[in-house]
Amino acid sequence: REIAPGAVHLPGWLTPDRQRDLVAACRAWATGPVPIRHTRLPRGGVMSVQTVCLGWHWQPYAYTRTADDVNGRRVARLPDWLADLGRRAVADAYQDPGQGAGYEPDAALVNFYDADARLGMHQDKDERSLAPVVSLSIGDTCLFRFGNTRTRNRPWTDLTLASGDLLVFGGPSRLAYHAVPKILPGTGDPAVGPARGRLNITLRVTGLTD
Ligand code: MD3
Ligand code: FE
Repeated sequence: REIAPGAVHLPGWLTPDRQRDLVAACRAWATGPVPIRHTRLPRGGVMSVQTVCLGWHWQPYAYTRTADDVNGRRVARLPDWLADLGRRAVADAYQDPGQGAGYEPDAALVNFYDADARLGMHQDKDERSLAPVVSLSIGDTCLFRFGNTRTRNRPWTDLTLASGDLLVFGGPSRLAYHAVPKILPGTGDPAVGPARGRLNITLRVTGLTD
């Protein structure tokens, strides 16, 4: 379960029912005030992954309340039930109810990957807090690459993330490089996850206040 200090992988943590509920919620968020979109990068690139944000809007490379790079509207709230799920995730991953209880995520990024989408090696360092990131995977299995905190190059560890898997990244792993190099199309169960593709929900503590 511990893939590195502070990095915990709990396969199949989400029940099939919970996965179905999350897929339905993601569908609604995707058509919310700020619709899901391929994020445009400041240097002209466009991400192959599609993202919709809750609580705070991530526009590379900052968090804002309004989606100035999409339609200027305020992002939807992060529901209390999703923050609660994050607390249970942290408690289970670290086998520490206290750490779970103290976890107060204020932003979620929902990523959708079609068969060809990828996410290059990067660090999540736009948050001002080093509280853990919680990641929930639903749908097609992906290859996930977990690197080191110093460079985007080797050494790294490759693992597969399947539908229902939980990952928690905190402590010494919080600033590790990581990537999603490949989706394995057709590996998800359409009765549980999306008809095709992969959803990933990350919960974060931005450390920001209005
Ligand atoms: C390790 N998402 O949104 S989740 C991202 O599957 C992101 O959509 C990937 O990387 C996805 O930024 C990977 C696993 C993850 C998330 C955050 C981390 C791993 C992390 C932060 C620090 C270290
Ligand atoms: Fe990331």
